[in-house]
Amino acid sequence: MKTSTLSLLTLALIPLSSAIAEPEAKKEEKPGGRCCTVLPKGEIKNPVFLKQDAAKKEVEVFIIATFDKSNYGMNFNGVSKSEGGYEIPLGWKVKVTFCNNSDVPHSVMVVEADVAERKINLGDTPYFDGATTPKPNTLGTTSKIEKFEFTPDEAGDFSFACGFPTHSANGHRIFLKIKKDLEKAAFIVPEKKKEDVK
Ligand SMILES: [Cu+2]
Repeated sequence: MKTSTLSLLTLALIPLSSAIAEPEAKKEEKPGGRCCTVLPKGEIKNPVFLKQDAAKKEVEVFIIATFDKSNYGMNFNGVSKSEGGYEIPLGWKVKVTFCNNSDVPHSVMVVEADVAERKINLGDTPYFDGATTPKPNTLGTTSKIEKFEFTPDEAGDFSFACGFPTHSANGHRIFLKIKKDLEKAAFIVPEKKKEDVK
């Protein structure tokens, strides 16, 4: 009996404000939307889109199609027309996690930079063995996550390009520069984009 009297008293002492439920936070659509979960933890707000291990010479890259609405959604990680992209040291293994945030099918494959810029159909054979999602020019994914890996054996200017016919030529591509004498991998965001994000 004593206990219940005490708990009633305690209840009465709780300030009224804390008893009122907080209004549900307004849900804003995050860039990356449903694909956010593929990014490393803690990198959603300021995504770096890669994780690297220099000792192992390995980089994990996270490529999200239609990350935001730029270039009519034909972007990877919010970047299009190869205005930004990845720089990776020659000889490193590249592990790709690809996710399409759109209902429109997209894919990703590695081709030479000039091919990505001018070819309407990039075909289904990537420049480096294994550097593509399955059947990139006919079979896009929507929300499915695809993983693949490859080790570039040549330095040069390449692109991560969408294999869907016309997409890459219309800007659905980011650069992939494989460089000798580079110590760390990086995702380069164009200056223009940095201003948009502010
Ligand atoms: Cu595309």
